[in-house]
Amino acid sequence: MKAIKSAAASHVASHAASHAASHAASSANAKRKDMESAYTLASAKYAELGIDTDAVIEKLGNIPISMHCWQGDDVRGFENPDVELSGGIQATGNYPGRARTADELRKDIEKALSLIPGKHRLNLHAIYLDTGGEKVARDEIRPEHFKTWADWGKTNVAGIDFNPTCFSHPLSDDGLTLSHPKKEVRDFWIRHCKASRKVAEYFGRELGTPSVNNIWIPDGYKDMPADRMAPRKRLNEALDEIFSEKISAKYCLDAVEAKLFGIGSESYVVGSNEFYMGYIVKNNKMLCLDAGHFHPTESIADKISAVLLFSDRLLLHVSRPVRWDSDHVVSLNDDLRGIAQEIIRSGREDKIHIGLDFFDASINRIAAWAIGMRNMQKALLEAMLEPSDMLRGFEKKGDLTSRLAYLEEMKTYPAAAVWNKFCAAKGAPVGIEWLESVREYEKNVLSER
Ligand code: RNT
Ligand code: ZN
Repeated sequence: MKAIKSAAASHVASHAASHAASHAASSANAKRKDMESAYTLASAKYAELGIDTDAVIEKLGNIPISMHCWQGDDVRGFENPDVELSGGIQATGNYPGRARTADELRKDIEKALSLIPGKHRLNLHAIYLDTGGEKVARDEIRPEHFKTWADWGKTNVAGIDFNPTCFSHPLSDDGLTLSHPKKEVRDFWIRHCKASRKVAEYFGRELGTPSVNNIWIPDGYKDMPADRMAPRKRLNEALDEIFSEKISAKYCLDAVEAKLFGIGSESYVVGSNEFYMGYIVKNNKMLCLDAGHFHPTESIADKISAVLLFSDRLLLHVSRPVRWDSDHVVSLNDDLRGIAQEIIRSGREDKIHIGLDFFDASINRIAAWAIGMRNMQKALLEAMLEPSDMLRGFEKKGDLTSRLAYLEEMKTYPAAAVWNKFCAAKGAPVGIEWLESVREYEKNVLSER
């Protein structure tokens, strides 16, 4: 009797389970169908303007974005767990779960990448060396200290970019590094930057795609300098020394990042935009434009075409300054849209290296990556869905009324339907689905840290 009862009960239970499963499957099917029909409608709407949405989806999938590792641990690195972030930049917030080891960070990056459509690059800093506990001075870093990253990178990312770390170090405490008046301090940082180029070269060789090695230094003065020229002269010479070794562009692409001010360097920054613009044109290097490194209302979008006229390549640090260079998670706002439009309108997407640069410690860090990366892609998608030939035609004819009318009309076109289709085609979560998966990871992995 008992046996019969429990058999009946388990029959009921399994019936209920299979019912729930088939219900879930049919609602997933219905969602998919809705997504497909929304895409069909959207596609027809864009086709009226001469835009092929299938081709746009294909093109977007070929633009890798360099995801910065430092969102995962608030720019701390693994050199010294107690070091304070310095150099005039700041990660504020104390959300639990930051990565404390290279393995944790890689795991978190993998999780984030699974939520982002397409294949992307990783941007590493020298302080993320993985030496199994051995202390290595900055001027002694070698490729072998980054072997675990290269091995991991081969299966997980489309390439690895690199940065010397010229901050958060006793020898940067004066706020000066490559432009320091003391030769021994300058030489230390010169050796570090040279060593970084060798690491970048190694990544380029190992991953089969050039590694962008971006030099950013915090050098500057809090208060009015008495001599603006001398530090710039020293920086110019230091850079020449760093780049004196020829390294093939097949492996390493050199970039230098300009800035207007930082915390503690409000009055003067040695590596200003004019300084580096001159330097890269003269020496055939790449400029890095960071969205947070200018006056608060100054957008880097306008600078892209100007730089590309005089320089073959360009590196972008896409960030979001809020009142200052605060490095908030990038939002799909007009600034970001403007940057993406200029990248796509230039037709030189293959020569513009897009990197993200933000660090918010007040929210889930995996979500920060997913939001920022997906926003960058959404902005590029919107830019690709622009009827640029038509708009340029209006402009050439002097029909500025139509130009504005269409630009405004495009803002409410169904780009979201194309975005959803893109995510599905790449096997990435559609819509806000990714958030649930971040919550799960938070519960199972981050909360144990
Ligand atoms: C700082 C620069 C620099 C850093 C990273 C960590 O103002 O933007 O790019 O954010 O190197
Ligand atoms: Zn930057």
